[in-house]
Amino acid sequence: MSKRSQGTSRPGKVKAALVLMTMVSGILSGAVSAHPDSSGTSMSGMEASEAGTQISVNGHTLAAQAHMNDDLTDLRVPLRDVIEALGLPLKWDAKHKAVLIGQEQVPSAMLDSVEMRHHAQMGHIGLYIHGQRAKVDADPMMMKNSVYVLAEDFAQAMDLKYTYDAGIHQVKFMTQAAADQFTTEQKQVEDVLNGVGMAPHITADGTKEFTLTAGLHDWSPLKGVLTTAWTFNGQAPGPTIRVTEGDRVRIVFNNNLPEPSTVHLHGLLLPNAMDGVPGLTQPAVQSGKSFTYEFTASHAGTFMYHSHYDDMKQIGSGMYGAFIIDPKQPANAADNGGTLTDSTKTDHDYTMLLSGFHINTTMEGEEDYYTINGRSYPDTPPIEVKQGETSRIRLINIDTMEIHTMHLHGMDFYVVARNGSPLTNPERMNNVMLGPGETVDLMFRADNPGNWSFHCHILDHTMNGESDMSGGEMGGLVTIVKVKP
Ligand SMILES: [Cu+2]
Repeated sequence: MSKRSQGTSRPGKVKAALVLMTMVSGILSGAVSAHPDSSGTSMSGMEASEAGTQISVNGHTLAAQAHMNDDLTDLRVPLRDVIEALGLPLKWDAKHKAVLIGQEQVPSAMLDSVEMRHHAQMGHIGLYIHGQRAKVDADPMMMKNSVYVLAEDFAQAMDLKYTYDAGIHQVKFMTQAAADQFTTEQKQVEDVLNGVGMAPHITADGTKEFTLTAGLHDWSPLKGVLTTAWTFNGQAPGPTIRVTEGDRVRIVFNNNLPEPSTVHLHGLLLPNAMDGVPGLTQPAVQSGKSFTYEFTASHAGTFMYHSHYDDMKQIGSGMYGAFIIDPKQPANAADNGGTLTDSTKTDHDYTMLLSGFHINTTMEGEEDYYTINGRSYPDTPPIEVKQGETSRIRLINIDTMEIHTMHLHGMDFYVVARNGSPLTNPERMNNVMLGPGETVDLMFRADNPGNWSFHCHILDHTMNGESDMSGGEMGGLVTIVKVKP
């Protein structure tokens, strides 16, 4: 079966690989990802089937499990469950003993061909994808009244990326759409991190006008994980709005969601009618309707905008963004080694919105992918600075329920502002706690070269997926501060 030789670890190769991995695991500690079990325990067919092998499609865990045969050579997945997770129709053609995937018709001449009739008489099941006979034979088999296919061959036939991790008993399928979405959003994520605001339309009277359009959009918090986010302008977080103290600002809000919504400008000092609270300061903006917010940027600081309707769903699924007001007065140059303050001009200015997504239902009902700017580690872009440089990080906790305690390794930082107001006595810390809705501006001088972890210290916020399925790998609310000498 040479056609199966490419791709990641084949079940049949797992046993041999285990012996080798056991020998080298002491040396190559940490190099466990996507490799067979390196713990040194051999895995018998019995153990494998008892533990069950989890299937995930674009990060969504299926209720059904994969099935490994006793020889550990063939790993099969239930076809209907995987196809449903991909959102494709599936038909069982009992007469021709064939599975038809997709909307497209299969010509009856093809189904009734001598070859296929013989195929069916021999007890085989035919597999047709989008009207074509599958190029790769995924060897569909009837087991427990379900059709199971060879996982890796099926992935190839469907043009899916496939990984099998024997260590944590998990098969993962990823669509090209998920991979493409991840690539598309990279610049959006980096712009939010780097504090790059969206370009305003400047009207004749100097008003800075921004358009925020709410709508459902794909989002990929981690490569291979795809979710339907509730977004402003198709991204979660929405684009940063950045203006200067005293600016006249207009926000045209269009609601393309399937339900009402509003925009609340969190922390800004506004006329009551501009506060965005449905039923209190304005009627909710119905699906397909618009509302215009207009106000003066009251005072400098780190703020946010977010939905104020069906909050747990809308904010919990991505409807938030940073709102930064820069001071009119230019900031002071950093002094030589002393305390950093809110009025210090820093070499870098970063923004990190802390939240998460519910991709799968967890036991605790918590988010299972905690995010910085919509991304989970290791796909959070690192920040890179030169030794001696100064940075401001604007932390915004827009999580619906969770406190986050952000901790920097290797260096102390000064908390220079809280909730958009400068602190008269900046506090020197290495760990700062933010409740939901709080913002903190911290500053640090990069005086210690190396790659330093910056992460939430609530430790189940630092793994992806459910804790028992993370395989011990770091994820979630973690990023890296790289200080180059
Ligand atoms: Cu946390």
